[in-house]
Amino acid sequence: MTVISRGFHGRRSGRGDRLPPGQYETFDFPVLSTGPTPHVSLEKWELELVTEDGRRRSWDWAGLMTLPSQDFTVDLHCVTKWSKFGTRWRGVPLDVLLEDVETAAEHARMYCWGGYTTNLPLEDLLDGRAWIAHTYDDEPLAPEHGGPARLLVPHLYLWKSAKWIRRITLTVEDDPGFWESVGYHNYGDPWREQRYRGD
Ligand SMILES: Nc1nc2c(c(=O)[nH]1)N[C@H]1C(S)=C(S)[C@@H](COP(=O)(O)O)O[C@H]1N2
Ligand SMILES: [Mo]
Repeated sequence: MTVISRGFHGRRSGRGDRLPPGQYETFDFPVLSTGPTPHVSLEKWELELVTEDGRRRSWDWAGLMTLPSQDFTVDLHCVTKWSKFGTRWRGVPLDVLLEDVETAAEHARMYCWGGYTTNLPLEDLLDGRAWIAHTYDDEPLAPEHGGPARLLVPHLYLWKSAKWIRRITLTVEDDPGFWESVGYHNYGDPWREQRYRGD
């Protein structure tokens, strides 16, 4: 049983070579969605956290806004080979949402409005490496990029960064998400070029 404590130890790799293998730099901000953009009003918006034994926390929009947000600037790497450097965001670190959660789970699975899912190790959400982002470039996050709020886990390929996130479940068994179950890599580290299963 682990009790998660809040930690803001940002792990940033050296700024030497910022382009992972096989990637190219782009200056626009492509939109990649498997379906239509869901439009969720702030009145109806809710984020849930559910543990492996069914304990539940939830935040409405006002509740999310009362939590401490951080400004962060990160490089994004999409498995379709574009990378975008120095994107500026504001969001609530997952360390805050997961603070004091008691869990034996080692995996997390994200559920989104619209049905998209993705899975990742719980530990990759911690230590200042993942946020629920609500602001991009000083503006409310645009719907096509996941607004009102999306997960951002920039150290993994961008398909892990669930747009329109509505539920985080902590699971004992790993449960592949949308892309992971059709042949994409289960973890997706851009620096190890883990694009497809077996990479
Ligand atoms: N809910 C949801 N989240 C999603 C996706 C999606 O289709 N639905 N696409 C993923 C993929 S494959 C990528 S590359 C990024 C794209 O984010 P962007 O559209 O803001 O560039 O969102 C990820 N998160
Ligand atoms: Mo993607």
